[in-house]
Amino acid sequence: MSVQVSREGSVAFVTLDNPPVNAIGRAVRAGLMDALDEIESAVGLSRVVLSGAGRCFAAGADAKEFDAPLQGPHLPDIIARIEACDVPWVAAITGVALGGGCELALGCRYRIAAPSAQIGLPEVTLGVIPGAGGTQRLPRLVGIKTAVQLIATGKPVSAVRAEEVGLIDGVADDPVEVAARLDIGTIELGQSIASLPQPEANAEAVEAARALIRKKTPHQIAPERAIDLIEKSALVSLSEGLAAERATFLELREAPQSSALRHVFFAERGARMPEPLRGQDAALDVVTVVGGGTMGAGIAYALLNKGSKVTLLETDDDDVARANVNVEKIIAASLKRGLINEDAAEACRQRLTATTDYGAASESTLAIEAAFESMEVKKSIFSKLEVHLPDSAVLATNTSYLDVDALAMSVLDPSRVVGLHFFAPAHIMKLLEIVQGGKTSDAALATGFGLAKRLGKIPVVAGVCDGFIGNRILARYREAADTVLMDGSTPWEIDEAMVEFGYAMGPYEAQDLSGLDIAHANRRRQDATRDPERRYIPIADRMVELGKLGKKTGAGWYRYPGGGGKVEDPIVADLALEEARFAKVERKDYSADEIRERLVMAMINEAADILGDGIAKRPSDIDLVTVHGYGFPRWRGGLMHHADSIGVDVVFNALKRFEEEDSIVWKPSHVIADCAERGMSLSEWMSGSFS
Ligand code: 3H9
Repeated sequence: MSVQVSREGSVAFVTLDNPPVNAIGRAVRAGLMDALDEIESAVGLSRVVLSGAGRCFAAGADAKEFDAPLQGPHLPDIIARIEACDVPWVAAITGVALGGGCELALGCRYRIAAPSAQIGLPEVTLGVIPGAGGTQRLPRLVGIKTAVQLIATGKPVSAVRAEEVGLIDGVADDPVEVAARLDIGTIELGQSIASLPQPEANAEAVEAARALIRKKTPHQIAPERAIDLIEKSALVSLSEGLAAERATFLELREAPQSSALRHVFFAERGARMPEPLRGQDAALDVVTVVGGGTMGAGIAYALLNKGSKVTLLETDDDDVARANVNVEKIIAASLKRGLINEDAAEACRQRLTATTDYGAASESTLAIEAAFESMEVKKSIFSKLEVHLPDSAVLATNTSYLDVDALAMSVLDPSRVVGLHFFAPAHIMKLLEIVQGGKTSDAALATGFGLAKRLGKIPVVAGVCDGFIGNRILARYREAADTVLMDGSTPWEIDEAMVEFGYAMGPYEAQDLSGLDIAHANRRRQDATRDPERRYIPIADRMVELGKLGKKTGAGWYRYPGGGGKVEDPIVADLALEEARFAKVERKDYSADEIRERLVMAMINEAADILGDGIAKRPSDIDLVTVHGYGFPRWRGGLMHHADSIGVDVVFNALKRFEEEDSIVWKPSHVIADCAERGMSLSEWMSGSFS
């Protein structure tokens, strides 16, 4: 039974019981309707205490049902009945009361929450709006200003904050107990929200919320629509507002943005240690990081902050000092942002030992090298680690491109080697590519997953190839951009087109931030193996020759006068013209749509090859990599979800068109061709063709 009903004297207890998070699916809704029938026909009841079994009150509507047709009974009708019930309902909240869970509580006459509870309406993060009264009841209860802040950002609040703003009536360690014993006069003082007057209009708060979401969640429809409805709550009756809300909810539930955001939400939850690996991961209380530069310091801090003791190895005393400074900078920034307090900062410092002595690493169960991107350097580090660490310790490399198998072969036991590709800043970015070499043991792989869990990161397994999943797609993206640049556009036009697509910045501005030298070094490494027939665009190499390495040198694809915002650099346009003339290219004007099509199709094609080569295990892993590591718009669901939403046949036809221009660069992936021929989506191809 998804809803339990019991009675003690005059108190009825209705308990949501749908593990793990009491998502309000059809069975729960039917159970609530039955409970209402029972309560309405019972005699002598003074109150109903509504709570959740297990770890939370309710995580909201069951989002898995959003792909299916609507099925009654519907949550708004249940809440209307709770609100109108002669016997007052009291919500006793433990854990989270989110979305429809929070709306259920708003239907009650009184709300009490445990101190650790989190309450909120995060629907916009799933591309919908609160659809069971949230946009109309919340402003009546807490005012327009608080309602727009809560609903438009989707961020839940703590019980203490919820009480401060009037969203709940009290905080108690055992809310069920308190709800059952509370003086009945107090409960009866609590009015149903339906009987409260309309909230006062607040144009200023509404405008501020609009400005915020346009900045924070540009392109997303749901936050704007939620604000419209909250604004409306001051102008129309509750029933009119609820009808408008319901219509909007149903429209957005079926819209592509909601489908994409739900896809990413469930893909994130699906990215966890596979069952057969469980229990094989190493304890991570003592870890070694080699290299205290930006990346190493970020990794070290992430570990320190989660309670690990970290030995940070460097080559000489100056570098040890520099490593300490780098970690300290992150600690100071985290303190400043209120992410940690002084005690936590001090505990991090105490757990850190920066040294040149590899002997200090002797108790580590995992070592992560984050040194200079050179096979020789990394091999020499691994050979020293091998001497000093226990034989069972996992040896991980943070390489972005290098061959993990070749590195593994340099140690006696290659099965202990795994790639752990962090993204900068390593203590903030959520993605962790776990690179599984040909000989990587289950224990090493499990340790990668264990590390991701400990650090709160999203793990994605990648096979060994140049660039793994993310950087391989990035390299193709940049190649496509450089080709468009050579053949007719400017960095500005290309960047603008991709910002309109939904990236926070385009490929050229992003490269100016990371530095042109890294990609340049990679191209030199790839010279020996590059297909000589493949068209090569030399503009980026010319930029590096001119010392234009990006922001760090004051100029790259753009100039940054006075260290400020980017401005176009005529030298770059001249370089493109010069190279095009030299290569006898007839330049043409690309529209923003044409630019986008080329860059996105190039990435999709590469990603399909990555699936075909078995480098990624499933399309949703590529979605997570592109969204969490490379700024692909989350509301498009990641690269593969986007490809499926365009339609594989459309992708295939575009690739065939481009193939006529260049049959090497644009050769359609056999995976795309296969899917198009069989009328399948990429996700279907995977489930049928890969184990
Ligand atoms: C809504 O309410 C609309 C209404 O306004 C209108 C209705 C008419 N649905 O995250 P976890 C699953 S929209 C289905 O790993 P945690 C999740 O997939 C909803 N399933 O645990 C996972 O399954 P599995 C608004 C859900 O402790 C398992 O529960 N609500 C839902 O780290 C554990 O999840 C939200 O947006 C769901 N709503 O975090 C809240 N929620 O084990 C979304 C979770 O098979 N949920 N699952 O992989 C969350 O934010 C987090 O899951 C929560 C728990 C904080 C609850």
